[in-house]
Amino acid sequence: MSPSRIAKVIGRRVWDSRGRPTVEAEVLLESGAWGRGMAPAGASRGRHEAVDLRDGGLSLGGFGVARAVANVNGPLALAIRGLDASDQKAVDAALIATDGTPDKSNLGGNALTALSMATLNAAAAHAGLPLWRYLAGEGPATLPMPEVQIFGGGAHAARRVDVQDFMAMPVGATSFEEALTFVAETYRAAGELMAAAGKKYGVADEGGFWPDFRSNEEALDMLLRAIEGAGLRPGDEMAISLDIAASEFGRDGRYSLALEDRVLDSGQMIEMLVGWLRRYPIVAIEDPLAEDDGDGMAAFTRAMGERVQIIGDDFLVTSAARVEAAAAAGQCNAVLVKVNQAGTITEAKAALDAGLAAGWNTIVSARSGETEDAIIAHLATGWNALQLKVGSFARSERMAKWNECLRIEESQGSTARFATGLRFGRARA
Ligand code: 2PG
Ligand code: MG
Repeated sequence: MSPSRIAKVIGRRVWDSRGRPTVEAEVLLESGAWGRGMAPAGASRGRHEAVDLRDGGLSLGGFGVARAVANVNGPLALAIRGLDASDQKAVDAALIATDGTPDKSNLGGNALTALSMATLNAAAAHAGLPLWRYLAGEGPATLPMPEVQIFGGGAHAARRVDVQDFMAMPVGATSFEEALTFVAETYRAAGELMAAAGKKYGVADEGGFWPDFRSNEEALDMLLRAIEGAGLRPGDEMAISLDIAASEFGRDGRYSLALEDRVLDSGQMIEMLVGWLRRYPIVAIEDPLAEDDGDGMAAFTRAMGERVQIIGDDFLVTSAARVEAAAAAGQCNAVLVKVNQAGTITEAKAALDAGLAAGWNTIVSARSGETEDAIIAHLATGWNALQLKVGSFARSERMAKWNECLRIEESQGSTARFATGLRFGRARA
C-alpha cells in the first residue's frame, strides 16, 4: 500500500475575486500530506471550454456551485479515493471517466479542476518538494516573462473599449525581480497619466485601470506614454502585448467595434491590427480574430507570424487536439494554457506539450475570476512555459501569483533562470 494513496477528499464552496462562489477541493493522502485546489472562472470564455457547473436560478445570480461541490464530495471522491496521487494521469483519467462528457458538463469542469489541482499539490507535498521543483524534476525551471495588464477592457470592463487586455511585457529585464520593478513603474506611471487626464475611475476585473478611452488607439497611446513615463525604452525594455478577445465582438467574419460604431470584415480587422503592429511596439497579440474565423487566423499568421506572437486562447481552449489542428493549418504560433479550460492538469499539460512540439511559444494564464491560489506561478516555472499572464499589478488575487514567482526565484539563488530576451520569437531559457 503506497502512502501517497488518496485517503480523503473534501469539497467546499469558497468565493472568487468577483465575489462569486467557486469550488475548493482538498485531497489528503495516507501519508498525511495534503493539497488544495481552487477553480478560477472566466468571463470571456471560448465556446469549446470545459463547462463550469452552476446551479442556476435566482440565488447568487445563478452562479451557485452547490451541485459541483456535491460532485466533489460524492462521485468524484469515490472515483479517486485509493488512487496514487503521484500518478496524476491516472487520477485525472478517473475524474474524466466519472464525468463521462467531453466538455465536463456532467459533474462540472470547476469540480474537476479543483480536484486535479489539489491532487497535484498533495503529490508535491508528499514528495517534500515545492510544486515547481516537483514538476521540473532534475531539469531546468525557468521563471516566466510576465505579461501584465495595464488597462482592462472588453468583457472585464463592461465593454467600455473593445480590446480586452492592454498589457506590458518587460522584455529588457534580466530577472523576474527586475521585471516586476519595470512593471511597477509602468503601472504607476499609467495611473498618474490617467489621473492627470481626469480618467482615473478605479480598476477593471483584473486590476488594470478602468479604460475611459474614446478609441482603442487612445489606450495604446496612453500605454506607450506610461512606458516612457516610467523611464523605459518602448520595445527594448518594455513591450506591449494585447488580448483582442475578438470572439467577444466577432462572429461569422463580422467584427462590431462598439466604441467606434463600425463593423469590419475579417480582412479589415487584420488591416487594423497590422496597422497597430506597425505603429506600436507590440510583441504579442492574443485571439486577434474570433474563434470561428480559422481562415482569418491563418491569414493573420501568414502576414505577421514571423514578427509577433499570435496567441490562441478562446481559439484553442487549452486543447492538444486543437493546437495540433491549428499548427497544421498555419493558425497561431503560441498557445495560452488555462487549466480550467481543459478541466484537468493532465489535459492542460498535453496542450502545452502540443504547443512545444509545434515550436510555439507557451503561456500559462490566470482567469478574470481568480482566487488567492498561486498554483499558476508554479506551473509556469515548473513546466518552463516561459511566459505568465495573470492580469494586472493590483488586487491580491493577482499579486499572489507575482509574489510567488519572486519567492521561487529567490529560492533558486544563483542558479535562477529567467525567460529573457523575448522579442518576436520564443524567449531564451
Ligand atoms: C483571457 C482571460 C484573462 P477570461 O481572455 O485571456 O484575461 O479572460 O478569464 O475572462 O477568459
Ligand atoms: Mg484571452
